[in-house]
Amino acid sequence: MDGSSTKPYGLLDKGVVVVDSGMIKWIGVSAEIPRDYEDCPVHNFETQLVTPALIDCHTHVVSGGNRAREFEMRLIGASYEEISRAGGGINSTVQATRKSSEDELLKDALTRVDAMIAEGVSLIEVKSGYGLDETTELKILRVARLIEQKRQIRVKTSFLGAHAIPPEFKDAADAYIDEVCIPTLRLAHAQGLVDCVDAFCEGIAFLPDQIARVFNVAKELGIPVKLHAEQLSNLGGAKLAASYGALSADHIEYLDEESAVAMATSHTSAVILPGAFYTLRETQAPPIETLRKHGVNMAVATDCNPGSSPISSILLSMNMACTLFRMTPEEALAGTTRNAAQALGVSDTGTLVVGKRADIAIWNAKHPAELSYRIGFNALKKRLFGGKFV
Ligand code: DI6
Ligand code: FE
Repeated sequence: MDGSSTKPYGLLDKGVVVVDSGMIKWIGVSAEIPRDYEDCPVHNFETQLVTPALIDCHTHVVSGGNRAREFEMRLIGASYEEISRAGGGINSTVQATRKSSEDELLKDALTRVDAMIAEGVSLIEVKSGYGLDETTELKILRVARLIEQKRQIRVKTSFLGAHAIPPEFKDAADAYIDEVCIPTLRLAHAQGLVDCVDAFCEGIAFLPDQIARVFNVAKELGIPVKLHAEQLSNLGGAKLAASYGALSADHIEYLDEESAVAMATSHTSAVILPGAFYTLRETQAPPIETLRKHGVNMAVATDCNPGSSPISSILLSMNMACTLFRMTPEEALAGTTRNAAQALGVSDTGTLVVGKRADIAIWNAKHPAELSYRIGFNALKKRLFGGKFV
C-alpha cells in the first residue's frame, strides 16, 4: 500500500518498498524501480499484502489486577455505573495498581503489549489514571516508558490523572483536581514522562470545568490534550476538547452534530472504541455518518483496560468497528494506521511514504479488507520495526 496512491486503500499491485537506514527510501511498482536500488537485497512476499504497521492510539495497558469478578456481576444484572458508584470499577483497579510494584506492573503490561505486537502493532499510546495519587501516577508513567526499552515498539504516554475520583477524595473532586491531579501533572512533566494530557468527562468522573483547569495547565506547559468524552452521556466534553485544539476526543457515542463540527474545525480526531461499547453492551453507537459528513479524522483503538474493554486485539477492534458501527474496512485500516498517527500527533509513521519510518506489516492476506473481516484470526506474517525484521 502506497500512502500517495489514490486507489481504494492506496493499494498498489506488484508494489516494491525500498528500505534503508530504518526509513522508506522509495515506493512504487516493480517495473519502475530506479537503477540505484536494483541491486538491493530483496525480500519477495509474492502476492502478499504489505501495510504500514498498526497503531493502537488509546490503551490503558499499565494496570494492576483484573476485574473478572465485575464481569460476572454485570452478567447477573449490575451495570457498569452501579459497580463504579459502589466503589468498584476504576477504583478497584486503582487499589490493585497502588499495591503493585513497578516490576509487577511492567510484567503484566508486557503480556498485553506482546499480544498487540503479535498483530503488527508498532506504536501504542499508554495512559496513567489507575494511580490517582502522586506516587502511583508517576510509577505507571515510568512503566509505560520502560515498555519501549523492553520491546520493539514505540510508546506515547498520556497523563490521565483526571480519570476517577479516588476514595480518599470522595465528594471532593475539586480538591482532588487542585491538590493532587494538577501538582502531579507538573511533576510528571518535569520528569519527562508526559506526551499528552487526557481526562474522563462523565457523571461518574469529572465535569467540564474541572477538566478545563487541568487542560489550562497542560496548555501552560505546552502539552497537547485529548479527552474521554460523550461515552455514557453528553456533557459537552468533545466541544471542550475542541476548544483546546485537542488531538482527539475518544468514545463519543453520545456526540451531537454541533460537537462534530467543532471537532472538524479544530482538527480534533475521533477515536472510535468498539471494545468498550461491546463489553458494556451499549446501544448508542457513535455517529459515524455525522463524523464522515464533516470530515472528522476517525481512528480506531482497543481502549485495552481491565474494566470496560479487556481487549488487546487491534484486529478484532477493526472488525467490531465495521460490524457494530458500520465503518468500512478501509476506514478501519486507516483508523489503525494513518488516522491513528494523526490522532497521536505523530507524523513519521502510519503511511508507506518516502521519508517515513519503515514500520511495516506483511500479512498472510491478499486484500486489505481481510484484516477487518476475519474474527479471532491473526494474519500477521512479518513485521518491520524501524527497518528491521522483528
Ligand atoms: N473510559 C473507559 O473506557 C475506561 N476509562 C475511561 O475513562 C474505563 C476504565 C475502567 O473501567 O477501568
Ligand atoms: Fe479509555
